[in-house]
Amino acid sequence: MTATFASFCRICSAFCPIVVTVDDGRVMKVDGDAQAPEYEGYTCPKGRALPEVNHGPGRLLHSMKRQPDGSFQPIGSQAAVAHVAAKLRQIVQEHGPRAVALYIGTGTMPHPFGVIMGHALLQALGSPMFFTPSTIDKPAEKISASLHGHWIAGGQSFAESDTWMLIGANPIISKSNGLPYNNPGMRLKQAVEGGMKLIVVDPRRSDCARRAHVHLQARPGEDPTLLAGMIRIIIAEGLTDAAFVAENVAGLDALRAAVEAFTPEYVAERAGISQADLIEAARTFGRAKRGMAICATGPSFSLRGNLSFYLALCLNSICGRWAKAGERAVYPNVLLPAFTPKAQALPPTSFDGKETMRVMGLRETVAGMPTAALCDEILLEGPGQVKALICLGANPLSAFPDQRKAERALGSLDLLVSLDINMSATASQAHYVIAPPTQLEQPGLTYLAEAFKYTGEARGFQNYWAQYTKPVVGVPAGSDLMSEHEFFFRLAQELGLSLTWTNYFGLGKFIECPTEKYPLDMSKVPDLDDLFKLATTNSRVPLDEVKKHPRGKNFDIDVKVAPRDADCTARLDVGTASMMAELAQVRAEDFRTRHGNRAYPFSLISRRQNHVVNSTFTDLPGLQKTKRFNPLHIHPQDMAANRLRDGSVVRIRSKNDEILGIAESDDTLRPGVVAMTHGYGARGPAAEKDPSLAGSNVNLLFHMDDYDPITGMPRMSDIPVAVTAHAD
Ligand SMILES: Nc1nc2c(c(=O)[nH]1)N[C@H]1C(S)=C(S)[C@@H](COP(=O)(O)OP(=O)(O)OC[C@H]3O[C@@H](n4cnc5c(=O)[nH]c(N)nc54)[C@H](O)[C@@H]3O)O[C@H]1N2
Ligand SMILES: Nc1nc2c(c(=O)[nH]1)N[C@H]1C(S)=C(S)[C@@H](COP(=O)(O)OP(=O)(O)OC[C@H]3O[C@@H](n4cnc5c(=O)[nH]c(N)nc54)[C@H](O)[C@@H]3O)O[C@H]1N2
Ligand code: SF4
Ligand SMILES: [Mo]
Repeated sequence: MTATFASFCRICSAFCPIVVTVDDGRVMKVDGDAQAPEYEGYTCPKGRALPEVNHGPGRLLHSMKRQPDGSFQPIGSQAAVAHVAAKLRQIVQEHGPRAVALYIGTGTMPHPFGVIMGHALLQALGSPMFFTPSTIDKPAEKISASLHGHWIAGGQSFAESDTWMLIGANPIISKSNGLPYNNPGMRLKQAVEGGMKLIVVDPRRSDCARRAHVHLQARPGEDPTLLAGMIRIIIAEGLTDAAFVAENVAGLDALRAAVEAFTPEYVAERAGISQADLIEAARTFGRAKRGMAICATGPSFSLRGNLSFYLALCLNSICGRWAKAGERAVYPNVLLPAFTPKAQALPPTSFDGKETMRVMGLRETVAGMPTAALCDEILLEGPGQVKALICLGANPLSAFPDQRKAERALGSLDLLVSLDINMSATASQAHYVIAPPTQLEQPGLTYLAEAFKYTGEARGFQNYWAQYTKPVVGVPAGSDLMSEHEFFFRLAQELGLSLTWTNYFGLGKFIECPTEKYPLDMSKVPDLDDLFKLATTNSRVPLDEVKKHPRGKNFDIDVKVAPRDADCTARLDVGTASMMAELAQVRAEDFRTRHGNRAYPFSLISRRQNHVVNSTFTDLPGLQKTKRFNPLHIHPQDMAANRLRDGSVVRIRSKNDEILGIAESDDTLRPGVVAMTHGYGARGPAAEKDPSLAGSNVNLLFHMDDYDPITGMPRMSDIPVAVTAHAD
């Protein structure tokens, strides 16, 4: 019998409302829910592919145990828990709790509560080794906010702004930093048609750049130069918000002095843009009444992420682009606790965390444990060495920079466990693979999209949207699956540990509401609905009220930003000494020699695609209909100069390694810049010889020796490469 159910897609943080057609327990079709007012029925190809995610041939229906010959045999999920527990007990006895690490990836988007349970298990074990991709993604968001200070009421709303600036962000596709999550393409289109002037900094005419009033198609990696140049013009032309600065900002003189040498002539030559465009961008931003500058992975990956993100915050602060008293709060919380945002600064704080790494001179920071150090922590022998790694919705073998090192590290572990719905590259190396139900087989809550606001500016919903969904189908007949949270809970039971559930409402020093801790009853496995209740114990809108609206609802919450406290003297700092010193280093660089690199004449940049999320779906036939590989995008001019045609096999060489790729002409690129999406590229002789089979792994080209000293993040964009026709 065919029936339809309202639900929402949880592949990425847009959480688009959907209507799922189910026939006899099978998901037949997924459409956008046209009745959900905030989304206009929007979905992307990934959401519409959920039927195949659920029932496709790659779907794991049983947990697996690796055999001595490397093959896999199904194992009962509870038996797998017992095996893993026994091994963990032995490892902890021999090496101590720090030998056990957990890495959670983007496959936890549908199941954030599994992450909280996994974290609780690590805490009960006494291990600090909790890693997330945030530290190989945009750790600069949190570092820069620590250096600059945080505006408690948050940024200005997109909907009411007359300018907006995206720096290495393409949220129409990524639904990440920069635009509201609900149908971002439509939000941007409506805003631009309503008169908003968009500024985009991207070496590529990205989906967002197509709507730009000014597109600064700069050389990759020149974001600090460009931002310093814009700040210089804004200060020189008196376009700052003097009243806001006088009350809330410190360090303007230091900033003015530091940007002085970034003249329009210098910036234009160095970034490879026109002076007129730079000046137009600065004037557009400075003269506007409202609107923010937002950085994302582009500048984060080009090695000076902390500085770029910091300068973007400075730009926002000198122009007074933070929510003011009396305005409607942009993020008032629905499923998170009630909170009255204040129009005042939380001053800069230290970004240092507690834990010291044994490698790379790194330590924990406000952004978390440095994931870039994890492979070395596994490989370096001695006390504290990581011996067991649990990967939750994560595929480090495909996603980590320097794939050969990742391969060596994962291969040397005493215990590797992967919780994944597919046999990912990482799962294929694991000792145990735990198969969980899919998102459509589990209940869901939009909680995470709200909590994203704690991680950076212009993140998360910019409305008052919340939705709860029941599972829309049962698990397949004959399957033996275990939910992510259940796996960690049962592990704790086997190990005789008691777990405490923790709700955090903030990050670093900015804690919006007090942390809540709830000891769990270890005699009974909680289901997800129990955990939803725990997480929303003090939510502004009661969970039961949210549940009354199965198609989701924009809760009409009118919370106004409160004025600053009468005795508040806190200021945002736009002149932090370490950042000003780094800017001076940038200015002292010999950029002409770097740009004229003859051995590696191209700059290879990162980019994302609509039909995959990192490595997820790179092997889903329905989403890889036209090609099963990730082309190397090259400007037609560069194609011609190198005698390449569409489909030519090319050799891409960096100082670290060499891969084969398939050339594809792309006139949206700046000449001299090539782009490749990550997450593709099976290993093995056949796949490595023929990139058309499964694509190319761009992470082989990265090297860990070139890394940010605070976050450990290696250079992941603006990689110098040579591209030549493959001899074969
Ligand atoms: N070259 C290069 N490298 C990069 C990046 C880049 O831009 N360029 N980006 C970096 C960034 S920003 C990030 S965040 C990391 C991502 O790094 P990871 O998160 O480690 O990698 P993903 O490929 O996203 O892995 C997600 C896994 O989750 C699984 N999964 C999907 N749905 C579910 C589910 O419902 N349940 C469970 N349990 N598993 C599920 C998928 O099958 C997949 O194996 O990669 C980083 N690496
Ligand atoms: N469809 C889809 N959505 C996703 C993902 C996905 O893989 N696919 N991944 C998810 C994840 S894990 C993340 S972290 C977010 C990331 O979300 P975004 O940060 O928005 O990532 P991209 O879409 O790659 O946009 C980054 C842009 O930076 C540009 N760029 C590259 N190098 C530079 C540089 O040096 N300077 C500047 N100014 N620009 C540069 C690229 O051309 C690209 O257009 O997306 C999330 N959403
Ligand atoms: S944008 Fe696509 S993947 Fe993300 S939630 Fe919406 S339908 Fe799902
Ligand atoms: Mo990411």
